Amino acid sequence: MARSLRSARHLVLAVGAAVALAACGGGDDGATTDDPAVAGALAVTGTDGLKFEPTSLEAEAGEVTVSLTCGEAVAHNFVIEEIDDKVADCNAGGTDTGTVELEAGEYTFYCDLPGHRSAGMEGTLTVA
Ligand SMILES: [Cu+2]
Repeated sequence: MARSLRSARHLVLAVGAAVALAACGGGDDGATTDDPAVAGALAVTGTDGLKFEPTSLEAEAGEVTVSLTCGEAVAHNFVIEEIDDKVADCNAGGTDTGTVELEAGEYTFYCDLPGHRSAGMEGTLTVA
């Protein structure tokens, strides 16, 4: 009982926030309700052609947020090899955002779904 009440309240807050965001969206068409853009996040797309766009990313050391968007037909994920961490994981047509703590350095990211990395789904993340 208490649990469902709390869930309902969260839903109301989420809807309220979405409305507030849409209201201050300026001249946009307002149709981008699932816009993956998160302030400060690295935006990466995994395409239906099994590529990352872009394949080269840069971030500042500390908390790094990755916002992954999948193409309409194929699911993907975003794994950072050096720390063996799957930061984001999206279904076809979906988005996912994850945050990871990174020290300065060069990292390799890839998609660990079968055949995706060998098809070219990898890139470089430079943290300074
Ligand atoms: Cu993939």
